[in-house]
Amino acid sequence: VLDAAYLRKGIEDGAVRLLYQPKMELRSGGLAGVEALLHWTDPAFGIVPSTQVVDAAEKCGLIDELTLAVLSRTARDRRTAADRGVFLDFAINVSLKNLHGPDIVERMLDAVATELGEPSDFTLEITETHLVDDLAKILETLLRLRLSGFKISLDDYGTGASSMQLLSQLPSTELKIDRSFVSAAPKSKQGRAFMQSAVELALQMGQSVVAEGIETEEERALALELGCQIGQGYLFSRPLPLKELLEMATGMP
Ligand code: G
Ligand code: G
Ligand code: NA
Ligand code: MN
Repeated sequence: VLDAAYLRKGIEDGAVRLLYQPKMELRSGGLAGVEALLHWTDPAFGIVPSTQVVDAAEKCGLIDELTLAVLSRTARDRRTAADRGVFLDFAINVSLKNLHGPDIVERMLDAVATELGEPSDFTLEITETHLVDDLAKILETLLRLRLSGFKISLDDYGTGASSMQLLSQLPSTELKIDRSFVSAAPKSKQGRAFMQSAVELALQMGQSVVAEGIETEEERALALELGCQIGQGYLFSRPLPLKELLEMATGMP
């Protein structure tokens, strides 16, 4: 069972491992950045699905500890990459439920500084899966994170409760179009219209725009045609261990 004691011990004992999925510049084919995905590794059971770990951490009040462990690890790996001459933007996933703790901004800044990083080297991907009660508080925390230098990305755009109103209030720098829309876009006029409007909205707001879950050449070509600069998905790469990411980035083993 994923209870508080289990999660706490796992966080301390190194269960938090990460895979990195590349974000690609669609025009040049170059590497634009990476997204860290949790790869919770239990000595007895192996990999536990990240949705289960995140849900459990949210329920037992340990989501801040989990996110901070992910950020610390990411900051350490960013430094390893930089030592190899690979300078990339590193993104982590953050749930809106994270943003309640009074000291979360300071703790995130600490995690980055400990590994000699700058907040501007990191993107926080906000997944808005739950409707949240104290939205004003959360927006204030996000604004403080943004003013501290972190970049903010709105993940899974178009799903759930990501209303235009919320979008207009978030201090985001990037919009990620959910893969359901990316895959629908080449299939129908309506799918294409939604994708096009999402891209245009992001660009009009001065934000970068990512098409996520690109699996086919057709999806890649259409995303590029509609003005999307960045793409992510199995067509380019699955999530990779750091070592393989660095091999990809440097072309050297
Ligand atoms: O990689 P995977 O298929 O397990 O991801 C499933 C879901 O879990 C995705 O929505 C992803 O954003 C989320 N997720 C992966 N890693 C993290 C993490 O470190 N923190 C949070 N909050 N969510 C994560
Ligand atoms: O919610 P979020 O967008 O962070 O979810 C990321 C999840 O999507 C990860 O589990 C990742 O492995 C998965 N993913 C990434 N690229 C693709 C893709 O091209 N197709 C599918 N089906 N899943 C993908
Ligand atoms: Na994400
Ligand atoms: Mn997403």
